[in-house]
Amino acid sequence: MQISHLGIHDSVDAVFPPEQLREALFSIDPNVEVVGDDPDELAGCDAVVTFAHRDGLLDSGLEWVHSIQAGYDRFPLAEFEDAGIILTNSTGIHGTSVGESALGMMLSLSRRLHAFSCQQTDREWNRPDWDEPFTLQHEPLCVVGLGTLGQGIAKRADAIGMHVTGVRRSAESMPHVRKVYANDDLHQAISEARFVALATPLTDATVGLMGTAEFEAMREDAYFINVARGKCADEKALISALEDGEIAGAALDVFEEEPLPEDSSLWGMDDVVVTPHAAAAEIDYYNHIAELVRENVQHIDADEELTNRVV
Ligand code: NDP
Ligand code: 7N6
Repeated sequence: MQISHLGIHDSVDAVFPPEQLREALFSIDPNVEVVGDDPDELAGCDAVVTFAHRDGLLDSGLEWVHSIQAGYDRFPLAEFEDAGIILTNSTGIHGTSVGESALGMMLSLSRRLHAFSCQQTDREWNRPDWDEPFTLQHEPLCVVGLGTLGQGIAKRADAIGMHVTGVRRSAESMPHVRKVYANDDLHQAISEARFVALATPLTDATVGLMGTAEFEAMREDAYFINVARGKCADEKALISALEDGEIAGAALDVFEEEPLPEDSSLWGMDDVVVTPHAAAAEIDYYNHIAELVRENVQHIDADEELTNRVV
């Protein structure tokens, strides 16, 4: 395989200006151009870096598509396989950004920052009830899914003195996590936690991983954090759990439908923090992508296996 023309699909604009990435890739060998959905533009490329999937990516003679997302649930993997197109993703770059976002969400809920922010809009000076604020130190956090995101969250939570446990398929131990549970022990793991943070990919095994039974298994003073994918949690069950006081609150970056519909009751709940799928957003996002792309162009030149290959 040889990459002489690399396209940057303009859908990356959802995360950073395409030109930023083009400039960051200026020094690599292939010609780098920003492209849209025009079949002629795509046909002129050997490889494309994209945010969104487009059917046009499958029938333009491309050798390689790189997604700037870690999650590949919105890409038709079988069709890439059939078309003989390599698909790579961007796992590995979001540990710091999502780790800090999740920590911020937990701090917001424990220190009541979300409530003060709402009050400020109305110029209101109301101190919280004496027993509302709490500190995160010594509070148990269970991180479900211990990959890049999960480890990023665990490391930061451990640093401020939280008691971190986690859930992964293998139950193999890892730094910053006091106890790792296997999937089968999910209920036991989450039942002890003040915060449950979901950081798994969306797969057949994780659709609705957090449902009615799981929210029931959580403590009534516990908070649910979702930075994975909306469909990893059953949103109806989550709303019921919040309404019925099965759990105390939530911080949600991802939803079954995005943007979150205007009529969703999640918008108006006191102890629910809604963020617009922005937990990974950061000014250096394009630089992390440039690094991954550069690395893989080198692998292609050396006839080596690509990093983060999905298909
Ligand atoms: P990784 O592949 O690094 O980590 C995923 C981890 O999930 C793996 O380590 C795996 O651990 C674990 N896992 C997989 N299946 C299960 C399961 N059934 N039960 C428990 N654990 C499981 O991916 P990332 O951390 O980079 O990203 C994870 C997901 O987060 C992405 O797929 C994407 O959907 C989402 N994401 C969201 C972002 C946002 O902006 N909100 C930003 C980036 C990613 P093991 O193999 O040990 O089981
Ligand atoms: C871009 C978010 C992913 O899977 O959902 C994220 O990488 C992308 C800000």
